[in-house]
Amino acid sequence: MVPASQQRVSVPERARMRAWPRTLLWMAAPFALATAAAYAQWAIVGLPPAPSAAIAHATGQPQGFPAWLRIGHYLNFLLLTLLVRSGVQILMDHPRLYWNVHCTPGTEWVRFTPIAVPRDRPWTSKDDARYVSPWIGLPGGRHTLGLARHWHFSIAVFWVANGLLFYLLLFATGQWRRIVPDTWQVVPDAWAVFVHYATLHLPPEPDGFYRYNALQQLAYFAAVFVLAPASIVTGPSMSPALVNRFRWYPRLPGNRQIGRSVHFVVLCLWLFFVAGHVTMVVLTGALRNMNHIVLGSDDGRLLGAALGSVGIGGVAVACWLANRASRVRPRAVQHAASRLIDPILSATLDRHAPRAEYTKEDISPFFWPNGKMPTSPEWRRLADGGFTDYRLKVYGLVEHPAELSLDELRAMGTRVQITLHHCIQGWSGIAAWGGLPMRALMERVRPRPEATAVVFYSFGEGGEGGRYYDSHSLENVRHPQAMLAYEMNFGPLGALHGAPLRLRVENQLGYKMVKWISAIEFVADVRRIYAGEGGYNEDNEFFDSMADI
Ligand SMILES: Nc1nc2c(c(=O)[nH]1)N[C@H]1C(S)=C(S)[C@@H](COP(=O)(O)O)O[C@H]1N2
Ligand SMILES: [Mo]
Repeated sequence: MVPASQQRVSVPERARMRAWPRTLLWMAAPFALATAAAYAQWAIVGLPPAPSAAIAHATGQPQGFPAWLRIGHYLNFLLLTLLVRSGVQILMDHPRLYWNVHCTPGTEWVRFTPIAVPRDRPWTSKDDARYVSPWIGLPGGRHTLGLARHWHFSIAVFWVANGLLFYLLLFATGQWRRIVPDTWQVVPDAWAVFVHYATLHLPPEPDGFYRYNALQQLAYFAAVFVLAPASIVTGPSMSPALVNRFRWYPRLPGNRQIGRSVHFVVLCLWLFFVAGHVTMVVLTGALRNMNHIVLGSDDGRLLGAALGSVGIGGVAVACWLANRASRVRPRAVQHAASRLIDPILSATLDRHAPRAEYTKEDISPFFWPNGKMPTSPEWRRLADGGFTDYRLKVYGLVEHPAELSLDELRAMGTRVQITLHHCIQGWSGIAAWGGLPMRALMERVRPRPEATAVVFYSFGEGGEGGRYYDSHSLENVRHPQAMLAYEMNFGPLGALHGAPLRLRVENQLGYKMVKWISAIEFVADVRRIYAGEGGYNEDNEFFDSMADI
């Protein structure tokens, strides 16, 4: 029996997406423009001479498709399908794309939601998440990005490994010569081929078993040597641990949101490539091509197409299994992904103290709020009294448990930092935070040697009811930028953003930064707290317990 909290994540709660037609239009626009240009050329100056369909170097090159290449090609197809589907699911949790790092509503260059952000009432980023059909998204549903991320990151590990092996073998066997153009002439030739295709004057085909035409060569080159690296390098430009440590990284694309936008544009280019590639495989001798792809033979048998269909069916089955596992065994998916990803993060990103700081001029004009405001009478009473009666309880595995008023916290040390916040959903924003460094608090209460983690409890509830909380390793809260903030943008911290006290741990995603903190507990093991996954969202929405990416 699946607990209700686990079922809930995959149940659609809202009206279906109404923005897909516009999305598809956006994605089809470049193709439509290119086709229009091809027709214009044909109408005005006539068809270009059919380019000698062959590529200059025809002899002495590797020919055919060895087994490693066919297997790598198939795995790429399988993994890319899962990456795209989980990627779309993640995108739809904050269905807006920006070129600016502030994510101010109204400044997005494209949004996949019919909703304009209301200005007359709080509209949290979670309110903004959209439902995705399970036919498209992995796993489908609304606000299932916790599971979508597990698939996306785990599959990415295998996809990158498959890609590296593919590169290695391409260069080891000389197969790279087939897809790396050796002359700029390939560009006008490729256009000439495109004009023929687009205006439905199919040019004579060279047999792809021996050589590609110019357009084909350029397209394969782009997929292997441009799109794949572009997907890989733009991904990490969304990681708080990376971006807040190495500020130069998100500057390569421009900023964190440009990295995210480009990551999406590359996804569209992949879809565009696959659509064109599959169409041409079918139109230019489907049976012979399928034998190339599947069997590595150059003949007209049916076998390649038959086995190829089985392979495509295999991808469909894998999609179905992934969706089903996410619905029926979400906890197992969460744990499996963390076994794969956490050691990688521990060995790399999680070791670095965040240190990026921004200037006053960089502060975001709008900062998306998230989470449910506390409704408890206790918090209400404290808020009405300006939090003068507030006492932060610090307990657990410490030498000196304490109950500290805001004035006492102020007297223990202060720090101001202007930093970039990353929400798991995709938005970011820069704000100034003032408060007490966690280090100073730890010097006061003195965690005992057995303490390995620190748990922050909120006055507020999580989305599905029950107390909101999250935990951090002691290493992560010892970083200089880890602080208990009571000021935001040089004024008192407002109720919406976590008054009286909220956490800042800049190498982690926003959900780990508990707002409306009531108490802090030092523990040896988070597994005995609530459902034992390390935080409210980890327990209820299957989020990662390590939030460096
Ligand atoms: N108590 C509590 N704290 C919370 C949340 C919440 O739902 N409840 N949401 C988290 C998430 S997902 C984010 S992105 C940040 C958002 O902080 P902000 O509202 O100041 O932007 O708060 C975090 N802290
Ligand atoms: Mo978030």
